[in-house]
Amino acid sequence: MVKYAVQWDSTVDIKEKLAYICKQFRIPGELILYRLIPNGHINTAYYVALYDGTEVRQYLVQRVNWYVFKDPVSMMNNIDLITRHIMDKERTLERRRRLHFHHTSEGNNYLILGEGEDREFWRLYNYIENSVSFETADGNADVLRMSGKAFGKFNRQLQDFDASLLVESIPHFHDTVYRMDTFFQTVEEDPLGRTADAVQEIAAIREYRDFAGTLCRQIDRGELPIRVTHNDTKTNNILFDRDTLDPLVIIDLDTCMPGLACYDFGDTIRFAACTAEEDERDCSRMKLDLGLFRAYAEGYLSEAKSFLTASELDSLATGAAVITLELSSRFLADYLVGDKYFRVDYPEHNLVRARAQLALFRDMLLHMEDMRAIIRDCL
Ligand code: GN1
Ligand code: MG
Repeated sequence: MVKYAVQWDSTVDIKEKLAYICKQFRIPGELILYRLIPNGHINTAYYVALYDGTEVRQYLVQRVNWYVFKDPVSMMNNIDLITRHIMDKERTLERRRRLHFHHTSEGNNYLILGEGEDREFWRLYNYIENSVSFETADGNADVLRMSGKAFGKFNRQLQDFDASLLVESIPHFHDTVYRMDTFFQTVEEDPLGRTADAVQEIAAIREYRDFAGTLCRQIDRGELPIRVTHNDTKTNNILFDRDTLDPLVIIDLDTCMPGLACYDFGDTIRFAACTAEEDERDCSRMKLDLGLFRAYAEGYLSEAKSFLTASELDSLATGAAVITLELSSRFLADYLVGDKYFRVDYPEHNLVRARAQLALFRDMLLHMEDMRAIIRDCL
């Protein structure tokens, strides 16, 4: 086995690096295939296949974004605790329905390569065969219904999980008052002089700053219970069976932390119950789709209505709007500081994303009562 004492910088061939990582996670065989998986804006994932002369084994190897996750070791511990908790409830879960992170010979479910500024944080887990995820529901109500069931069940399974065991992987993640404060601080500092590109958007976010704090104020008043939630419930964070659309497993557990049920409900609505993609350039095409909203609400509430309180049920529509506004401010803040957090495909990508989210938010505000009526229908 080759030992690398050198730094793992970009000059090291990625195939060689992946092969080395697989060895560290004690996977037998030679790397015969790898490819980049374009999923998500934060981490970087590769599909790998290894062959040992008799069997082909497939895995996902992922580099965690250390800029975003400041304490990835604790985050991996969170994920370990959460996946065990779910496993304990469903002991018969077949391999395709669970995430299994492999361990190195030191017993860690992660691997750190390199040192100092250049160090990289890697993990390796089972590849779920014959599965598919959805970047957009593309008008397919079944995808939404099944996603709702999957996230509703996930929230339910974690109801008896002791939240004090978890480290907050990103502090203040959905603390919208904090998000607004840091957003306007960034606007004030305007480090790259980019606020000039987003005058209207900044004014709109300022106009809705008070609304953004709605859920935080409800938490302060003790009206909404803190639960353990996923906090990033895009439909591309569920793997479905390619043939039956049965949701197999929820992935991307990095942001599982104490949170509100309506964040999880709202984030899927934001991502998938709409008429365009998250980064649609033509904002007039970006609307809430109430048919898809209904499908998601039906699926989600079939699992979640048994444990949600009346005020939580009432907060679901607000959650969709708040999380959409919050993300608009996050995209825009990242644009203003030079795209350090979200991966971008072109220079003004984060600005485009922020605009699309703002358009969706505005359309949601017009339909708050429609959303609430649909929720009531589903109870
Ligand atoms: C990020 O990594 P990904 O794409 O699943 C982000 C979410 C945003 C989302 C917007 C850790 O999720 O909060 O809602 O992009 N994740 C993190 O698409 O910030
Ligand atoms: Mg993701």
